[in-house]
Amino acid sequence: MNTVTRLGGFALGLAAVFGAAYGIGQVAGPAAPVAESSHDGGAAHQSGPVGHGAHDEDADRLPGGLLVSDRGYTLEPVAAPAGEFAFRIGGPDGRPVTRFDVAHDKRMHLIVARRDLSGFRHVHPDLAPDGTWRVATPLAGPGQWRAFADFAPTGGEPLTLGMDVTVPGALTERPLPAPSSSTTVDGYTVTLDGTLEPGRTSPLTLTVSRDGQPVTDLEPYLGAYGHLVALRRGDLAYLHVHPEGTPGDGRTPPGPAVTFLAEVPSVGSYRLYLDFQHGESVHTAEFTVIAGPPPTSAPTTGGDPAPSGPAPTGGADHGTPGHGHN
Ligand SMILES: [Cu+2]
Repeated sequence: MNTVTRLGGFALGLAAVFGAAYGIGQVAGPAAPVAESSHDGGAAHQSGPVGHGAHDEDADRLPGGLLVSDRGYTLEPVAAPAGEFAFRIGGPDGRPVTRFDVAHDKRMHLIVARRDLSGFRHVHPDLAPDGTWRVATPLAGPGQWRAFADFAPTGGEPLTLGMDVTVPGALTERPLPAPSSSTTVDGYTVTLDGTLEPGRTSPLTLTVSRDGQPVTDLEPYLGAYGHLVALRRGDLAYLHVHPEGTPGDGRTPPGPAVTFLAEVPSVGSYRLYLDFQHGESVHTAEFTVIAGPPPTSAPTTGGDPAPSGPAPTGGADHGTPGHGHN
């Protein structure tokens, strides 16, 4: 399949972040406001060959989780006893980082998923004084796993670094589940309204019910009523959004709907993982969503964004999602 090639070349040309989320109740309107953050500033308007990935300005344009080392920080595996997962963040001075800011109630968010997008887990390791993070291993069985460390080093910018981890054993490649607007988990039914459009901020509303009744008493989890992670099929580019509304702010109901404003960097298949808390347990609802080309896409692309030849080294065509970059 050419999915990896297509997505890899394409990612460089587009903004790579999910936008901030707005409150509940705006999803009914098809003309939802588009956040001004669709591009992350001047750096996104520069172009260069892929080999320039080491430059910060180029890394700024990548989705999270694709790099094991970025802006001086490096995700480093640490040998651990069976049943434990351990790692460090190496800092710009080469030493393990020991000071992290709290973001979404935690100093470290560790997300893992297999390369086939199965086995998603989101856990919170404990920090030892020497900078080693440890947690009961979230790697549930054999496979090629991707581990994402989502954190903010004190004095630095928030980062998501990713590394591959192999758990030996008989591998069973699981096909990506078909796209669906409804799924069940732990007795809950979760429906998804909204579409993903590359380079555009799209409202996504997830609605939770149980036994046919809307769930209106979702519990805050990590300071929100829902946490949404999306992983892109092919390279596991990592996107993380939170709903804008904060529990207790007087305008954010505790369900049944939680709305996110999401922006994906490219066409392709994405697996969405919604963490929500109810009944004092955290549940994860999963969806496959296809992000297609925007309806206004130029007809000359033929729907295939694959790079077809050397790209100019200047004058990026970032505003035209149908064009790839080399
Ligand atoms: Cu977390």
